[in-house]
Amino acid sequence: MFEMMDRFLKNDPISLQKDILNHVEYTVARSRFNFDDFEAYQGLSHSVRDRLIERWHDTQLYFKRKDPKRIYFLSLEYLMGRSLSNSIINLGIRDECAEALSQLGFEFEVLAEQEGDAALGNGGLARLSACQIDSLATMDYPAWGYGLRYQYGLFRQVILDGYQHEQPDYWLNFGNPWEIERVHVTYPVKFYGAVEEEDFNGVEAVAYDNPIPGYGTRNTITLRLWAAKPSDLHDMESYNTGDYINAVVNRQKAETISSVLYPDDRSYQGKELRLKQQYFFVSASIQDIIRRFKDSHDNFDVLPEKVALQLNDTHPSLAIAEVMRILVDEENFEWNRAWDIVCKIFSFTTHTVVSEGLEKIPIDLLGSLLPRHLEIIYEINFNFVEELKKRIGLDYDRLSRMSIIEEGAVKVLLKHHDLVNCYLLVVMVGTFDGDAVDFYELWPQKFQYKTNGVTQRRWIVVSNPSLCALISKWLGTEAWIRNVDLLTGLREHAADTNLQQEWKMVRKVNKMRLAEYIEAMSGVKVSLDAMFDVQIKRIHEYKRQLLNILGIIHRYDCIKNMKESDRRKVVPRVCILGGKAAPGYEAAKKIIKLCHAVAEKINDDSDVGDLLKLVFIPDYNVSVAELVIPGADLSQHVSTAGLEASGTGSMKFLMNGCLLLATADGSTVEISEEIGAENMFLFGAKVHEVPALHEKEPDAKVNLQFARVVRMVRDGYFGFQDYFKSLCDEVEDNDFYLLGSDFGSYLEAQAAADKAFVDQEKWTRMSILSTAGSGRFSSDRTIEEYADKTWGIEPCRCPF
Ligand code: 26Q
Repeated sequence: MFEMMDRFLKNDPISLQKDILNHVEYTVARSRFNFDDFEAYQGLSHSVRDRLIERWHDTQLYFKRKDPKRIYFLSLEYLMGRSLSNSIINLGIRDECAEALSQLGFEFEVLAEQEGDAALGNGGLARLSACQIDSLATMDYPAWGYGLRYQYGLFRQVILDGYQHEQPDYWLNFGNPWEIERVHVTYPVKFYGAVEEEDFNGVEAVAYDNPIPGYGTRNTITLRLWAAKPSDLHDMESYNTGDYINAVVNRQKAETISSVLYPDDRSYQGKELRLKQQYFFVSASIQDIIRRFKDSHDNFDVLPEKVALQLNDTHPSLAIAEVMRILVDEENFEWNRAWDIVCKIFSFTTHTVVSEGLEKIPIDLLGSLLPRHLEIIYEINFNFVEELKKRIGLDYDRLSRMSIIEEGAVKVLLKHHDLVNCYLLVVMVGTFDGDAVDFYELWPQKFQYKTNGVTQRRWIVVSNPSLCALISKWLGTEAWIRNVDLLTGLREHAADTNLQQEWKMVRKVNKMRLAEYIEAMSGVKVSLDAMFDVQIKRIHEYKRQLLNILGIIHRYDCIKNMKESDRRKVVPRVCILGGKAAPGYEAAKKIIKLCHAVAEKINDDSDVGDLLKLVFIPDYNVSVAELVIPGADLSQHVSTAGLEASGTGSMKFLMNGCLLLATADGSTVEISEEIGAENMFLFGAKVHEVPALHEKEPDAKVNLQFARVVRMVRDGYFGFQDYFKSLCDEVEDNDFYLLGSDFGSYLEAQAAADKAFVDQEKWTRMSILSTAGSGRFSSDRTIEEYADKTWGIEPCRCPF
């Protein structure tokens, strides 16, 4: 045993220091007597990486020996953010690293800032994958994450004159110490059936493994990302033509498949490259999974006892047809026997309620790129419709609604495809669109509801270390970091003035950090006495950033029209917005511009001073969130009721003791059940009231104060009259997202927040109760439910 332990790298500050210096000298190739912050970051991360690799090898070996049922998590998107802090915290070596560095003359926090943000995803769904993979590792589940190693992650947002511009995010430019290239783990991926492609020859998937350490465990699991490269097979014929240069250049085109992440534009679909990415991903992942299965089994009938596949939304749906193809075409299974197996291994989670979000693939495209898969889908659909006829008779309307192949035979509804094939569908909301109801009536047992969650390791321990220490002090334990239910223990101290004082101090320090960042980004100085009111998330009409901005205009207008003596009663506000608009989403881009135009007017107005400031934080991403969330007093989650499938941002704010101003939509409904509606500011139409509101005449919907602020924008008070016209027309003529009808109630909720903020004791108590009630919104809880109710897997803990 001693010998075993001896093999491990040591974690005392002296040993760490030695390793850091060695990496600076031999990995980074800098002098150990002269290196800068970035090189120190590199030396440190390579030292951390070595420690990850030790645990990762042990875990993988242990899994192989135990051969438990494994869960394979398939997602086209992961928003991992930075890895350094998270890794050293999960490894339990934070203090040791900080000490090692300080002796070398470096500060840990400064080095952590050197790391870029891994943004291989768009928004909620992608960050959810990252949180869930952290929980899977921490809770010792035998899990693998699979994804794509895009060379360009989500675009960087640059704001010029208030307009969003997109720039490529070449996140690999400065190297990536968190991945391990597996040059020998490669799989060929075949498109166009047997026929070779005209512009490049073969494509191969190469594995890049990212070790994911659990917290408080030795378990370190794998996030395997695939990159596309030209295949090694030599195409002698093209060389013989003498056109060697062109042959090489063409081969290089294979890499385009994994070159860029598609921005979430739910209407931008049916693109060939996107379909190629999806199949490339699915094909490599399934080959890898089957290879691993075959390493220790020779009978596919036990596949469902050893393998569960989780599809993150419809994006990796082709996996179902792909497994059928392998079983039938390559393993020579009879169709029904293959089908039985396939039906037992897949589960699928949907992350959207907006029905335009349904992914459809043009049949022509699928037929030319993946002819065999189209055949398989036709066959699946034929059998399915036959079975349906037996159950519901010849109700042709319903049969065509439920068919995988759409009437008119142009599109494949992959959501249906999933519903038909999966043994389980996980929905994020209690209600789902009309199509899914047809399925629910026939197979209610296939539906499960799961409340999303976020990881408290990243969202408290990494991003808010002072709150973390305070919580541990008052609970008398750090056990809540693995067992988040313990946070409820804070409830009994919520009224304790000592805790309240310390709580306020921690929050103040976080606000200072945020204020410094705001000043550095935008030049705006903000007062720490003001309420920091934050809305950060992707810009989308249904999320109603426009409602927020119109509310700010209203506040501005009120302050302007007030007597000097009344101004003294106004609760000062710093309104903070941030988020990216999909590059082709015009309305969302106009909302960003409007925010800047309004900010310019307000921030320069000496009548207003510190009473109201508006700042837009550019290039919102995971690292920015880590800084902004702990500094927020109030956060807004104000989607039109019924349109946000869940929402996970709200959970991060809640954990950090930020109060929520929200509509009753998605996760905020459950949050209010957990912490009590009296501890948040709820407003707006409820889901069941929305249909009637849509029926109302536009005029009747519009509240007077609303008409006034829209008029200000329309009349050019903030300039850019023509540019903003379509935004004004939309909310006045049609108002699909019900801004007019919710505006009055929104202002009331804002007034209630102001009132509560004046009573700092009350506010702080509400804040403590928010953190105390956030345990249910940990991804640990979600993952445990999946493991137990959906996947049927057990923990497999690698011994120390
Ligand atoms: C589709 C086709 C082509 C290109 C891109 C896409 C695409 C990409 C990403 C479509 C949708 C997405 C992302 C969806 C998403 O993030 N949904 C969010 O999921 C969260 C986690 O469940 C929920 O909390 C949010 O409510 C939901 O909006």
